[in-house]
Amino acid sequence: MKNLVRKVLTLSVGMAVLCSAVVFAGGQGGQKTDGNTHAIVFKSTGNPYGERQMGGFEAGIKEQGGNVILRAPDQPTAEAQIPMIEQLIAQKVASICIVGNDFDALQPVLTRAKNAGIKIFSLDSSVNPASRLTHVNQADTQAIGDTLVEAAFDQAGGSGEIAILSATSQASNQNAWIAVMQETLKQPKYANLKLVKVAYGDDLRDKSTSETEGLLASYPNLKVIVAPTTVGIAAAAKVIEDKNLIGKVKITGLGLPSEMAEYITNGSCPYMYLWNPIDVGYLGAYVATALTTGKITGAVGNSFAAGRLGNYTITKAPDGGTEVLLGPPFKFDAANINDWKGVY
Ligand code: RAM
Repeated sequence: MKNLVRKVLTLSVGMAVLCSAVVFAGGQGGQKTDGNTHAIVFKSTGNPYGERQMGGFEAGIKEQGGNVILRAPDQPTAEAQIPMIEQLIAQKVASICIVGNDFDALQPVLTRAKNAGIKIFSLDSSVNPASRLTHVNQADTQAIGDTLVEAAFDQAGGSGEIAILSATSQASNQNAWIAVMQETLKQPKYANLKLVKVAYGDDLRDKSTSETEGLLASYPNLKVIVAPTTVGIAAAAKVIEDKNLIGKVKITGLGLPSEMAEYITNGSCPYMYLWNPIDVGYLGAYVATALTTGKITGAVGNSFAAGRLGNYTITKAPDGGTEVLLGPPFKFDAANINDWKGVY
């Protein structure tokens, strides 16, 4: 019952916020804001996961009486995010929630924002600890990497060639998960799994499709492609379906149920994982206000209430900074995907 209530709530919040997220994403505007305006800068436009995350952020800020600015560049690069952050500094926003396209490259502009009195934190894809007060992490980095290796092992039948189809080569969330995967693959249990290549689809559908085709052409014995990106996994699964490779090459990774339901149902992707992206953004909204009202500083041990999600405490992050952890990754398979495909 609790789950059902949570699902319905998430669905209605998700639906309500999606409409306005589309209107605001990538929007311009150079006017000074009112001291209670909070901005989120996602990786790039055209990513349904990003729209849901920004939607959750917007809902969380609005229910606390604040104003919100949702931004995302056309290209998933740090260079493209820098002018957006410059503009937010000029607008004197209260906080900036950055979904980093690079771990280090945003430090100069984020330092300028910090010096202008703006509270900076990252979410989903972190920036380095020197550039942020804290990071909103969707799930434990080690757990995500370990879970994806175990999924590849299981779907490959314990041995054979696997590949990774990632987002951009600079994306700090994907890079952190891939680093864990590479370490975990060294365990004796996985000795017969061979990671042949890490390819980068840049969170663009077309590039993810051509990179998948390239992997299949270069590695005819490939058994599993692990895509730790919602854009990559959907593109890869479509290639498997289109090329009649269902059952021969399996796709797993991190996917949006709404985009992946047909591929889970037809077996291109036997199962995959994710968290609720609306909740990631919503948690970010409460971090924004807790930082700007001085309830927290971003230090280990700080606690705050995050609306319908309950209470959170800031912990030490694996990169040496601090983080707020949403919760464990969730498995989606043929048995539950129809319950979730309309939720996010
Ligand atoms: C893509 C983005 C996002 C990541 C998800 C799993 O949508 O790269 O940052 O968290 O995949």
